[in-house]
Amino acid sequence: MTDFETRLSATADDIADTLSSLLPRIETDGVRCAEARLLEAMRYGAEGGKRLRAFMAVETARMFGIERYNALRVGAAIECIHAYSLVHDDLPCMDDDDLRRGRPTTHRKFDEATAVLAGDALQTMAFTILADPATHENPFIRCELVAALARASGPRGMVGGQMIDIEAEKTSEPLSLAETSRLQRMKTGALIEVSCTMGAILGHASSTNRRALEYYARDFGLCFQICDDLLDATGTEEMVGKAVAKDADAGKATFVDLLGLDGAKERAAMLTEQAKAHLSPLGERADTLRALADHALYRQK
Ligand code: GRG
Repeated sequence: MTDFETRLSATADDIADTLSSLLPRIETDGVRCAEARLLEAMRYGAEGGKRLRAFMAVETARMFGIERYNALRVGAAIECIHAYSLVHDDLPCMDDDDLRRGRPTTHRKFDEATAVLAGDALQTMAFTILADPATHENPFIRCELVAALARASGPRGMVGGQMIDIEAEKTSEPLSLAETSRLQRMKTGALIEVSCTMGAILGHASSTNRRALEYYARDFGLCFQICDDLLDATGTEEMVGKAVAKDADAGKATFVDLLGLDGAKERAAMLTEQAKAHLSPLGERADTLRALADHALYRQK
């Protein structure tokens, strides 16, 4: 394993442990609580995954000398929002998927109502974690973290992007490249971008450094989505752990449709270089984020 891979895998393990300790307990003194089914579904929905968003927050915070414990709590909150979005995105009223992270989706494993509630509860859990003084002693920093995550995941961010995506499926006119880029920037890009923002908030980063990190994350997020479309077009279900070729079948505009396979690969490579170039004010401290950009470009899942 490279140094980068060791770091990524250690953070994924630490995020799993942090989430496990923060999510509500199913049993107390061997007695299951009445809402145990909800808590099991929350844990199930939050398990697995690459934990890339948490890694971005943790690595950004590390550059500014922040304690790992605090950064992991912020990373866990971001992963709660990400998990909720995937649980809801897989529901029959949305993408209607059976497979996620290589196993049955939450509504398949439990039932639809439980999956809706588990997603809702994972969302509120994210803000419970951030508002807790254990995340940061300074209430102003906690408020800033809460506000940043709420903005990124709300109507002008992830949820707004999801709405545009759903509306676009109903129209016969495919979205243009500009419209698709905006949709993806909201749907997947906003949460990726705020992961660096939240690391920068924790680290009291200067405005120059914070801007550099956000520009990096914006290009990284778009590249990440293009690579997801490439995997959807060329990967297998076994490889990526979820259904493939669904977007094209559903008539969704993907970057592969808009740019062609080679064009999408070229655009992803260009965005990776551009993302890394934004990090120059941070010098060598940002090498792990540079390695992450390269890793995302060549990812297989
Ligand atoms: C339902 C409110 C609501 C929002 C859903 C993010 C999203 C909005 C839907 C996900 C649709 C999707 C699969 C988009 C492709 C890019 C993406 C977000 C992939 C999943 O992220 P990874 O690869 O997942 O980081 P893991 O499993 O590794 O965490």
